[in-house]
Amino acid sequence: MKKLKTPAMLLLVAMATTACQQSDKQTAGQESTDSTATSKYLSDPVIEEIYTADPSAHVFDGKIYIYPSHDIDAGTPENDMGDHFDMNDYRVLSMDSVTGKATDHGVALSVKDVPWAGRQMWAPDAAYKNGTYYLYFPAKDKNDVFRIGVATAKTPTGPFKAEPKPIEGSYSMDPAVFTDTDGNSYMYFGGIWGGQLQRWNDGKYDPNGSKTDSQKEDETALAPRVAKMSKDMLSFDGPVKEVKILTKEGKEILTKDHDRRFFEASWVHKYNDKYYFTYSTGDTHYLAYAIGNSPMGPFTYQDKFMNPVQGWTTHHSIAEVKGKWYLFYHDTQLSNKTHLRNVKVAPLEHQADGSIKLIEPLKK
Ligand code: FUB
Repeated sequence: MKKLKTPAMLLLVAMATTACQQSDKQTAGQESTDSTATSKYLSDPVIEEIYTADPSAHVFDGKIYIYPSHDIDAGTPENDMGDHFDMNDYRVLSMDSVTGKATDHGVALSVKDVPWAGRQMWAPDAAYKNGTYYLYFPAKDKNDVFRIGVATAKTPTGPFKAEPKPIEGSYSMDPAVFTDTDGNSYMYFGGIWGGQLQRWNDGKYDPNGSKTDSQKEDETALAPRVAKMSKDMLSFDGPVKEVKILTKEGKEILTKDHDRRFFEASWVHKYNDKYYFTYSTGDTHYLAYAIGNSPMGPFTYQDKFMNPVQGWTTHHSIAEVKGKWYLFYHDTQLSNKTHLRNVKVAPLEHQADGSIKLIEPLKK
């Protein structure tokens, strides 16, 4: 989530924004209907009737389901803690294939139906086990502290019923639940700045937790978190741990290493018996990946696998559909506004050596 920028960064962002705006003006009104053959974008939005972001994609019973954030223009002023991402419900999308348009299945869960939640329903994820679908979602509680809740349904599209309290021991945002081939499930979570991860130390909340990276440039970067899920998928089965992302030399990644350090948007997929931990580097806007031998890590940083999209945030999921792998992501093609995003999908290629081929979201 957005952070304060240095003057040099502000200049770069301003130049990039102006470039995007100019380019959009040249094709005003056409972006939403452009075919990918003629537009500058790698792919088009899967749905244009509503704004969607942070897509967590799953295949349930052979059909693709996307659990996104539902972006709205709530009128909340923009600030560096992401208050303008002021979403108040979730919609589930489904697709018969990755090339078609998505169907919106209506409101799956609303903030008013979550007893503990106050505001800002951010990036969710979903899971299925033993006849029940689980929707995991971050929201700020009544004290404006991000927690992660869970809601259940008997169908993948809901409506979902929220548990009365957030998951005990959960905090920050961007939950992603990975179920391993042995049936064990793990939740990865956390995001810095607006995601409040910097306020949590040893599981304890400090509202005055570090506010700027500049004081900690030479320290180890904040780590995403992981916890094993209980058999009923409603709680953590064991302690929350830090996810270690190390360099190939086995060293910790430092805060100042903005191109590689974790920012938000964790995801895990398994390929050829290796665990791929993927994430957003946030203010450098890359998607990066690290590989490990256990779902709990450690993971070894490999490289970035997607260059910056149009828009400030970068958030993704990776899913296998009919034997092929796809990246679900978002940009701001439809609105050119940071907080009004649209979900997209593009092929993702694991190369023979296990590396992921770099994806360019904008054509050169
Ligand atoms: O959608 C709100 C936040 O923006 C998400 O939680 C982050 O990952 C970023 O995409």
